[in-house]
Amino acid sequence: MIGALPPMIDLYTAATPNGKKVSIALEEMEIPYTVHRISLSKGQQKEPWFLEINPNGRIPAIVDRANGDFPVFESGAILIYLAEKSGRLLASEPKARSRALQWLMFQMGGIGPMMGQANVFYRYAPEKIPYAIERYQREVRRLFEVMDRHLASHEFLADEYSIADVATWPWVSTYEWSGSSVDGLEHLQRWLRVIGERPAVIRGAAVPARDASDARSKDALIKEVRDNLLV
Ligand SMILES: N[C@@H](CCC(=O)N[C@@H](CS)C(=O)NCC(=O)O)C(=O)O
Repeated sequence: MIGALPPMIDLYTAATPNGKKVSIALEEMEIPYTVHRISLSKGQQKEPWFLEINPNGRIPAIVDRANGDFPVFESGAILIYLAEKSGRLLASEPKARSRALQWLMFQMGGIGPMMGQANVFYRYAPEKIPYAIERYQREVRRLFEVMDRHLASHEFLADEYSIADVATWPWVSTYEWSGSSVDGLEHLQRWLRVIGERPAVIRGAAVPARDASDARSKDALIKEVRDNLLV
């Protein structure tokens, strides 16, 4: 019984969509874990001790204390690792598994990077470059429409609720931050709502717990990202 075990996963995370993927997965899979909040604005993700865990110097990352202190970085790889460890949220039948991995890669190579760039140019860049803003917002909308068409005939991205949904929901649910729209995409809106109501998603999306720095204004947050991350 995984739920009865003492914490086995150390999760290094911050309150971002990529971080929330992993805390949501851990909640869904009922794997006991300890949260280590990484301050991105203080650059903790680039400190030598953290680079030993993730050479790319980004969150999220995990260390599996129940498997020889095994470190895993890249959120997609972490989700696959945890799914295989728990036997949950990833089908074992080859075609069903492939379908889930296809949508996971669609998130990792499409939704995440494109929404990330839309955030940068729409929200954070000190100089507003219409070409860049429109390019990334248009691509995000195109990807949303791909999802909407698929979700018209599928309840979830793969055959069943899977790590593909867990990876994609924390990004798509922040569509307003990148100035993107889900207007008219009724199937995507239904999927957003259904997943957002899952108790494990609500719990996982609240990790790491809010602290005093989360109370800063929207303008202060934008300045902090500009000053510390976009250098
Ligand atoms: N492809 C990576 C992306 C990770 C990533 O971009 N993390 C961001 C937060 S969402 C980060 O750590 N940024 C801080 C930095 O780049 O120094 C993954 O999916 O794990």
